Amino acid sequence: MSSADPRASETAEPQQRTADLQSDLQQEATQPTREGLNDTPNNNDESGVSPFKVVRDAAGPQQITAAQHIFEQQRARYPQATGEFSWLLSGLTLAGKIVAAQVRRAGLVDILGSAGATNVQGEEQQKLDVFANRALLHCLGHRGNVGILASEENDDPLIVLRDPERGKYIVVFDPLDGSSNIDVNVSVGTIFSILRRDNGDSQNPAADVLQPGLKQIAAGYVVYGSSTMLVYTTGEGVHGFTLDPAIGAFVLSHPNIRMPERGALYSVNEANADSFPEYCRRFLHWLKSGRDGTVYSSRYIGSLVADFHRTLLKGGIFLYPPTARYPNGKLRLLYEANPIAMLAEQAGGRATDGENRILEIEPTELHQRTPLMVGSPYEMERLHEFADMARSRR
Ligand code: AHM
Ligand code: MG
Repeated sequence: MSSADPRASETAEPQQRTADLQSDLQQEATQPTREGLNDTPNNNDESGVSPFKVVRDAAGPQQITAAQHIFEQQRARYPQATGEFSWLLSGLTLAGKIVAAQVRRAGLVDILGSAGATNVQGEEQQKLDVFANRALLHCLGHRGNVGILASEENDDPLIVLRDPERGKYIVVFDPLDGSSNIDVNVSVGTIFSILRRDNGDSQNPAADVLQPGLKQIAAGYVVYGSSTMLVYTTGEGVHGFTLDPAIGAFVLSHPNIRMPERGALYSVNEANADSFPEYCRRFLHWLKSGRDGTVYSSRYIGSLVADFHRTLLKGGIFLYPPTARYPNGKLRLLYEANPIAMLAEQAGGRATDGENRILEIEPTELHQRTPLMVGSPYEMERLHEFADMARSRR
Protein backbone atom coordinates (compact mmCIF):
# COMPACT_ATOMS: atom_id res chain seq x y z
CA MET A 1 0.00 0.00 0.00
CA SER A 2 1.50 3.34 -0.97
CA SER A 3 1.68 6.19 1.51
CA ALA A 4 -0.70 8.08 -0.81
CA ASP A 5 -3.34 5.43 -0.08
CA PRO A 6 -5.90 6.98 2.32
CA ARG A 7 -5.96 3.72 4.32
CA ALA A 8 -2.22 3.85 4.90
CA SER A 9 -2.36 5.95 8.04
CA GLU A 10 -4.95 3.64 9.67
CA THR A 11 -2.71 0.63 9.46
CA ALA A 12 0.64 2.34 9.97
CA GLU A 13 2.67 2.09 13.18
CA PRO A 14 1.73 4.69 15.82
CA GLN A 15 4.82 6.82 15.07
CA GLN A 16 4.02 6.84 11.37
CA ARG A 17 0.39 7.70 12.11
CA THR A 18 1.48 10.67 14.22
CA ALA A 19 3.79 11.86 11.47
CA ASP A 20 0.96 11.51 8.93
CA LEU A 21 -1.39 13.44 11.17
CA GLN A 22 1.13 16.19 11.69
CA SER A 23 1.73 16.55 7.99
CA ASP A 24 -2.06 16.63 7.35
CA LEU A 25 -2.45 19.38 9.93
CA GLN A 26 0.40 21.37 8.41
CA GLN A 27 -1.18 21.08 5.01
CA GLU A 28 -4.55 22.20 6.37
CA ALA A 29 -2.95 25.16 8.11
CA THR A 30 -1.35 26.39 4.91
CA GLN A 31 -4.36 25.83 2.67
CA PRO A 32 -6.85 28.68 2.22
CA THR A 33 -10.32 27.94 3.48
CA ARG A 34 -13.72 29.45 2.76
CA GLU A 35 -15.39 28.25 5.96
CA GLY A 36 -16.35 30.78 8.61
CA LEU A 37 -15.96 33.69 6.22
CA ASN A 38 -18.55 35.82 7.95
CA ASP A 39 -16.84 35.46 11.33
CA THR A 40 -13.73 37.42 10.50
CA PRO A 41 -13.16 40.99 9.36
CA ASN A 42 -11.99 41.31 5.81
CA ASN A 43 -9.35 43.91 5.10
CA ASN A 44 -8.73 43.33 1.46
CA ASP A 45 -12.02 42.49 -0.20
CA GLU A 46 -15.19 44.55 0.13
CA SER A 47 -17.33 41.64 -0.93
CA GLY A 48 -16.42 39.97 2.40
CA VAL A 49 -15.10 36.95 0.53
CA SER A 50 -11.39 36.32 0.66
CA PRO A 51 -9.61 33.05 -0.03
CA PHE A 52 -7.08 33.83 2.74
CA LYS A 53 -9.23 34.36 5.78
CA VAL A 54 -8.33 32.74 9.09
CA VAL A 55 -11.11 30.65 10.54
CA ARG A 56 -11.48 31.88 14.09
CA ASP A 57 -14.68 30.61 15.63
CA ALA A 58 -15.53 27.70 13.41
CA ALA A 59 -14.33 25.26 16.08
CA GLY A 60 -15.99 27.10 19.00
CA PRO A 61 -14.13 28.94 21.78
CA GLN A 62 -10.54 27.87 22.42
CA GLN A 63 -10.07 25.38 25.25
CA ILE A 64 -6.99 26.17 27.30
CA THR A 65 -5.56 23.21 29.15
CA ALA A 66 -3.67 23.47 32.43
CA ALA A 67 -0.43 22.42 30.74
CA GLN A 68 -0.77 25.14 28.11
CA HIS A 69 -1.72 27.78 30.68
CA ILE A 70 1.18 26.94 32.99
CA PHE A 71 3.65 26.97 30.11
CA GLU A 72 2.37 30.26 28.69
CA GLN A 73 2.36 31.94 32.09
CA GLN A 74 5.95 30.89 32.68
CA ARG A 75 7.04 32.03 29.24
CA ALA A 76 5.40 35.45 29.67
CA ARG A 77 7.09 35.93 33.03
CA TYR A 78 10.47 34.39 32.28
CA PRO A 79 11.13 34.52 28.53
CA GLN A 80 14.30 32.46 29.07
CA ALA A 81 12.39 29.74 30.96
CA THR A 82 13.33 26.27 29.86
CA GLY A 83 9.92 24.77 30.58
CA GLU A 84 11.35 22.76 33.49
CA PHE A 85 8.96 24.23 36.00
CA SER A 86 6.00 23.61 33.70
CA TRP A 87 7.21 20.03 33.38
CA LEU A 88 7.16 19.69 37.18
CA LEU A 89 3.63 21.10 37.42
CA SER A 90 2.47 18.71 34.75
CA GLY A 91 3.60 15.89 37.08
CA LEU A 92 1.11 17.21 39.60
CA THR A 93 -1.72 17.37 37.07
CA LEU A 94 -0.96 13.83 35.98
CA ALA A 95 -1.02 12.62 39.60
CA GLY A 96 -4.30 14.50 40.08
CA LYS A 97 -5.85 12.63 37.17
CA ILE A 98 -4.62 9.26 38.45
CA VAL A 99 -6.01 9.95 41.92
CA ALA A 100 -9.29 11.30 40.47
CA ALA A 101 -9.77 8.11 38.49
CA GLN A 102 -9.31 6.04 41.64
CA VAL A 103 -11.47 8.28 43.84
CA ARG A 104 -14.28 7.98 41.27
CA ARG A 105 -14.12 4.20 41.73
CA ALA A 106 -13.84 4.35 45.51
CA GLY A 107 -16.99 2.32 46.22
CA LEU A 108 -16.02 -0.34 43.69
CA VAL A 109 -12.48 -0.50 44.99
CA ASP A 110 -13.83 -1.08 48.48
CA ILE A 111 -16.01 -3.93 47.23
CA LEU A 112 -13.07 -5.55 45.49
CA GLY A 113 -10.92 -5.01 48.53
CA SER A 114 -13.39 -6.59 50.92
CA ALA A 115 -13.36 -9.87 48.96
CA GLY A 116 -9.90 -10.54 50.36
CA ALA A 117 -7.09 -8.14 50.95
CA THR A 118 -5.53 -8.83 47.55
CA ASN A 119 -6.56 -7.93 44.01
CA VAL A 120 -6.51 -10.20 40.98
CA GLN A 121 -2.79 -9.65 40.42
CA GLY A 122 -2.14 -10.79 43.96
CA GLU A 123 -1.27 -7.25 45.01
CA GLU A 124 -2.39 -5.92 48.33
CA GLN A 125 -5.32 -3.49 48.07
CA GLN A 126 -4.18 0.01 48.86
CA LYS A 127 -6.14 2.41 50.92
CA LEU A 128 -6.80 5.48 48.81
CA ASP A 129 -4.56 7.79 50.76
CA VAL A 130 -1.65 5.38 50.41
CA PHE A 131 -2.50 5.02 46.73
CA ALA A 132 -2.59 8.81 46.28
CA ASN A 133 0.75 9.17 48.05
CA ARG A 134 2.33 6.61 45.78
CA ALA A 135 0.84 8.29 42.70
CA LEU A 136 2.38 11.64 43.66
CA LEU A 137 5.74 10.16 44.58
CA HIS A 138 5.79 8.30 41.29
CA CYS A 139 4.70 11.20 39.06
CA LEU A 140 7.02 13.73 40.71
CA GLY A 141 9.96 11.46 41.44
CA HIS A 142 10.50 10.83 37.73
CA ARG A 143 10.45 14.47 36.58
CA GLY A 144 14.19 14.86 37.05
CA ASN A 145 14.02 18.33 38.57
CA VAL A 146 12.44 17.47 41.93
CA GLY A 147 15.09 17.03 44.61
CA ILE A 148 12.96 16.50 47.70
CA LEU A 149 9.46 15.20 48.24
CA ALA A 150 7.77 15.63 51.60
CA SER A 151 4.34 14.15 52.26
CA GLU A 152 1.86 14.00 55.10
CA GLU A 153 2.07 10.24 54.68
CA ASN A 154 5.83 10.00 55.29
CA ASP A 155 7.55 10.78 58.56
CA ASP A 156 10.58 12.35 56.90
CA PRO A 157 11.21 14.12 53.60
CA LEU A 158 12.50 11.88 50.81
CA ILE A 159 15.51 12.77 48.70
CA VAL A 160 14.97 11.92 45.06
CA LEU A 161 18.06 10.11 43.89
CA ARG A 162 17.24 10.07 40.21
CA ASP A 163 19.24 13.19 39.38
CA PRO A 164 20.49 14.83 42.59
CA GLU A 165 22.41 17.48 40.66
CA ARG A 166 19.35 18.86 38.91
CA GLY A 167 16.79 18.37 41.66
CA LYS A 168 16.27 22.03 42.42
CA TYR A 169 12.62 21.90 43.51
CA ILE A 170 10.93 20.69 46.68
CA VAL A 171 7.33 19.54 46.61
CA VAL A 172 5.48 19.25 49.91
CA PHE A 173 2.02 17.74 49.77
CA ASP A 174 -0.95 16.17 51.47
CA PRO A 175 -1.87 13.46 48.96
CA LEU A 176 -5.47 12.95 50.03
CA ASP A 177 -6.71 15.44 52.55
CA GLY A 178 -9.95 14.62 54.35
CA SER A 179 -9.64 10.97 53.36
CA SER A 180 -12.02 9.89 56.13
CA ASN A 181 -14.74 11.48 53.99
CA ILE A 182 -14.24 8.99 51.17
CA ASP A 183 -16.33 6.28 52.82
CA VAL A 184 -19.35 8.57 52.69
CA ASN A 185 -18.79 9.95 49.20
CA VAL A 186 -17.83 13.45 50.30
CA SER A 187 -15.26 15.65 48.57
CA VAL A 188 -11.56 15.18 49.29
CA GLY A 189 -8.47 16.85 47.86
CA THR A 190 -4.75 16.86 47.16
CA ILE A 191 -2.82 19.94 48.36
CA PHE A 192 0.67 20.91 47.23
CA SER A 193 3.32 23.54 47.89
CA ILE A 194 6.44 24.04 45.75
CA LEU A 195 9.66 25.51 47.12
CA ARG A 196 13.09 26.06 45.68
CA ARG A 197 15.85 23.89 47.08
CA ASP A 198 18.53 26.34 48.06
CA ASN A 199 21.18 23.81 49.09
CA GLY A 200 21.22 21.47 46.14
CA ASP A 201 23.75 19.10 47.65
CA SER A 202 22.47 19.23 51.22
CA GLN A 203 22.14 15.88 52.94
CA ASN A 204 19.74 17.39 55.42
CA PRO A 205 16.46 17.50 53.49
CA ALA A 206 14.47 18.31 56.63
CA ALA A 207 16.28 21.64 56.92
CA ASP A 208 15.77 22.37 53.20
CA VAL A 209 12.03 21.88 53.55
CA LEU A 210 11.60 24.15 56.57
CA GLN A 211 10.95 27.39 54.71
CA PRO A 212 8.26 29.98 55.47
CA GLY A 213 5.27 30.08 53.15
CA LEU A 214 6.44 33.35 51.61
CA LYS A 215 9.12 31.34 49.83
CA GLN A 216 6.61 29.17 47.98
CA ILE A 217 6.98 29.53 44.23
CA ALA A 218 3.70 27.78 43.53
CA ALA A 219 0.84 26.22 45.44
CA GLY A 220 -2.46 24.61 44.67
CA TYR A 221 -4.88 21.80 45.14
CA VAL A 222 -7.02 19.33 43.28
CA VAL A 223 -10.51 18.96 44.68
CA TYR A 224 -12.29 15.69 43.91
CA GLY A 225 -15.87 16.94 44.16
CA SER A 226 -18.91 16.72 41.93
CA SER A 227 -16.31 17.50 39.29
CA THR A 228 -12.53 17.36 39.66
CA MET A 229 -10.87 20.78 39.71
CA LEU A 230 -7.27 21.96 39.82
CA VAL A 231 -6.68 25.36 41.37
CA TYR A 232 -3.15 26.77 41.34
CA THR A 233 -1.05 29.88 41.66
CA THR A 234 2.52 30.70 40.74
CA GLY A 235 2.21 34.17 42.27
CA GLU A 236 0.36 35.56 39.23
CA GLY A 237 -3.23 35.18 40.40
CA VAL A 238 -5.27 32.06 41.00
CA HIS A 239 -6.60 29.95 38.15
CA GLY A 240 -9.03 27.04 38.17
CA PHE A 241 -9.33 24.15 35.71
CA THR A 242 -12.05 21.55 35.50
CA LEU A 243 -11.16 18.01 34.49
CA ASP A 244 -13.07 17.16 31.34
CA PRO A 245 -13.40 13.37 31.62
CA ALA A 246 -14.19 13.08 27.92
CA ILE A 247 -10.73 14.29 26.91
CA GLY A 248 -8.81 13.62 30.13
CA ALA A 249 -7.54 17.20 30.40
CA PHE A 250 -7.90 19.99 32.93
CA VAL A 251 -9.54 22.82 31.00
CA LEU A 252 -9.43 26.46 32.12
CA SER A 253 -12.83 27.18 33.63
CA HIS A 254 -12.09 29.79 36.33
CA PRO A 255 -9.42 32.28 35.18
CA ASN A 256 -8.17 34.90 37.69
CA ILE A 257 -10.28 33.85 40.64
CA ARG A 258 -10.91 36.69 43.11
CA MET A 259 -12.23 35.99 46.58
CA PRO A 260 -15.26 38.23 47.26
CA GLU A 261 -14.55 41.19 49.60
CA ARG A 262 -17.02 39.65 52.02
CA GLY A 263 -19.37 36.70 52.09
CA ALA A 264 -22.36 35.31 53.94
CA LEU A 265 -20.92 31.94 54.98
CA TYR A 266 -18.74 30.83 57.85
CA SER A 267 -17.12 27.42 58.18
CA VAL A 268 -15.93 25.90 61.44
CA ASN A 269 -16.34 22.69 63.44
CA GLU A 270 -18.65 24.18 66.05
CA ALA A 271 -18.66 20.98 68.09
CA ASN A 272 -15.30 22.24 69.39
CA ALA A 273 -16.55 25.75 70.18
CA ASP A 274 -16.42 25.34 73.97
CA SER A 275 -12.64 25.00 73.81
CA PHE A 276 -11.98 27.72 71.22
CA PRO A 277 -10.14 30.83 72.43
CA GLU A 278 -12.64 33.31 73.77
CA TYR A 279 -12.14 35.80 70.92
CA CYS A 280 -13.20 33.11 68.41
CA ARG A 281 -16.34 32.37 70.39
CA ARG A 282 -17.16 36.09 70.54
CA PHE A 283 -16.52 36.47 66.83
CA LEU A 284 -18.84 33.55 66.03
CA HIS A 285 -21.47 35.02 68.30
CA TRP A 286 -21.12 38.34 66.47
CA LEU A 287 -21.46 36.62 63.08
CA LYS A 288 -24.66 34.93 64.19
CA SER A 289 -26.11 38.11 65.69
CA GLY A 290 -26.58 39.63 62.23
CA ARG A 291 -25.48 42.95 63.75
CA ASP A 292 -23.69 44.12 60.63
CA GLY A 293 -26.75 43.43 58.49
CA THR A 294 -25.56 40.12 57.01
CA VAL A 295 -27.46 36.95 57.80
CA TYR A 296 -24.66 34.38 57.88
CA SER A 297 -25.14 30.68 57.19
CA SER A 298 -22.84 27.94 58.37
CA ARG A 299 -21.21 25.38 56.01
CA TYR A 300 -18.73 22.76 57.17
CA ILE A 301 -17.67 19.76 55.11
CA GLY A 302 -14.69 18.61 57.16
CA SER A 303 -12.41 18.50 54.10
CA LEU A 304 -10.11 21.51 54.11
CA VAL A 305 -9.78 21.64 50.34
CA ALA A 306 -13.53 21.59 49.78
CA ASP A 307 -14.23 24.04 52.61
CA PHE A 308 -11.56 26.40 51.30
CA HIS A 309 -12.69 26.02 47.68
CA ARG A 310 -16.14 27.20 48.65
CA THR A 311 -14.69 30.07 50.70
CA LEU A 312 -12.50 31.08 47.75
CA LEU A 313 -15.43 31.26 45.37
CA LYS A 314 -18.18 32.52 47.67
CA GLY A 315 -16.27 34.50 50.29
CA GLY A 316 -16.78 34.46 54.04
CA ILE A 317 -14.45 32.74 56.47
CA PHE A 318 -13.05 29.30 57.38
CA LEU A 319 -11.62 28.74 60.86
CA TYR A 320 -9.78 25.90 62.54
CA PRO A 321 -8.80 27.48 65.87
CA PRO A 322 -6.87 25.83 68.70
CA THR A 323 -9.04 23.34 70.60
CA ALA A 324 -8.69 21.24 73.74
CA ARG A 325 -7.74 18.28 71.56
CA TYR A 326 -5.43 20.26 69.25
CA PRO A 327 -4.00 23.13 71.33
CA ASN A 328 -1.82 24.24 68.37
CA GLY A 329 -4.60 23.81 65.82
CA LYS A 330 -5.15 20.66 63.79
CA LEU A 331 -4.02 21.64 60.32
CA ARG A 332 -0.44 21.26 59.15
CA LEU A 333 1.54 24.38 58.35
CA LEU A 334 3.72 23.22 55.47
CA TYR A 335 1.32 21.29 53.28
CA GLU A 336 -2.12 22.54 54.34
CA ALA A 337 -2.02 26.09 55.74
CA ASN A 338 0.83 27.48 53.60
CA PRO A 339 -0.52 26.55 50.16
CA ILE A 340 -4.05 27.57 51.18
CA ALA A 341 -2.69 30.90 52.49
CA MET A 342 -0.79 31.61 49.26
CA LEU A 343 -3.90 30.91 47.19
CA ALA A 344 -6.06 33.03 49.50
CA GLU A 345 -3.70 36.01 49.36
CA GLN A 346 -3.25 35.71 45.63
CA ALA A 347 -7.04 35.85 45.28
CA GLY A 348 -7.32 38.95 47.49
CA GLY A 349 -8.12 37.17 50.77
CA ARG A 350 -6.20 36.81 54.06
CA ALA A 351 -4.86 33.89 56.10
CA THR A 352 -3.57 34.02 59.67
CA ASP A 353 -3.26 31.87 62.77
CA GLY A 354 -5.40 34.44 64.60
CA GLU A 355 -2.36 36.63 65.21
CA ASN A 356 0.36 36.11 62.60
CA ARG A 357 0.20 35.99 58.84
CA ILE A 358 0.47 32.28 57.96
CA LEU A 359 3.01 32.93 55.19
CA GLU A 360 5.45 34.55 57.65
CA ILE A 361 5.55 31.73 60.18
CA GLU A 362 9.03 30.17 60.41
CA PRO A 363 8.51 26.40 60.51
CA THR A 364 10.47 24.23 62.88
CA GLU A 365 9.07 20.78 62.00
CA LEU A 366 7.79 19.14 58.86
CA HIS A 367 4.48 18.08 60.37
CA GLN A 368 3.95 21.09 62.59
CA ARG A 369 0.37 22.19 63.17
CA THR A 370 -1.10 25.66 63.19
CA PRO A 371 -4.45 27.31 63.81
CA LEU A 372 -5.83 28.54 60.48
CA MET A 373 -8.23 31.39 59.83
CA VAL A 374 -8.69 32.19 56.16
CA GLY A 375 -11.20 34.15 54.16
CA SER A 376 -12.46 37.42 52.76
CA PRO A 377 -10.86 40.69 53.87
CA TYR A 378 -14.03 41.88 55.64
CA GLU A 379 -14.58 38.83 57.86
CA MET A 380 -10.85 38.48 58.53
CA GLU A 381 -10.65 42.11 59.69
CA ARG A 382 -13.61 41.64 62.03
CA LEU A 383 -12.01 38.47 63.44
CA HIS A 384 -8.78 40.35 64.10
CA GLU A 385 -10.64 43.14 65.86
CA PHE A 386 -11.91 40.52 68.32
CA ALA A 387 -8.41 39.03 68.64
CA ASP A 388 -6.84 42.48 69.24
CA MET A 389 -9.45 43.32 71.85
CA ALA A 390 -8.73 40.06 73.67
CA ARG A 391 -4.97 40.73 73.61
CA SER A 392 -5.35 44.30 74.87
CA ARG A 393 -7.31 43.02 77.87
CA ARG A 394 -4.53 40.60 78.86
P1 AHM B 1 -6.44 14.77 57.53
O1 AHM B 1 -5.24 15.42 56.91
O2 AHM B 1 -6.09 13.72 58.52
O3 AHM B 1 -7.43 14.31 56.51
O4 AHM B 1 -7.15 15.88 58.46
C1 AHM B 1 -7.33 17.16 57.99
C2 AHM B 1 -8.80 17.42 57.86
C3 AHM B 1 -9.06 18.66 57.05
O5 AHM B 1 -9.34 18.34 55.73
C4 AHM B 1 -10.26 19.25 57.71
O6 AHM B 1 -10.30 20.65 57.57
C5 AHM B 1 -10.11 18.84 59.14
O7 AHM B 1 -9.30 17.69 59.15
C6 AHM B 1 -11.41 18.50 59.78
O8 AHM B 1 -11.17 18.19 61.11
P2 AHM B 1 -12.37 17.95 62.15
O9 AHM B 1 -12.97 16.64 61.77
O10 AHM B 1 -11.71 17.93 63.48
O11 AHM B 1 -13.34 19.08 62.00
MG1 MG C 1 -4.61 16.57 55.67
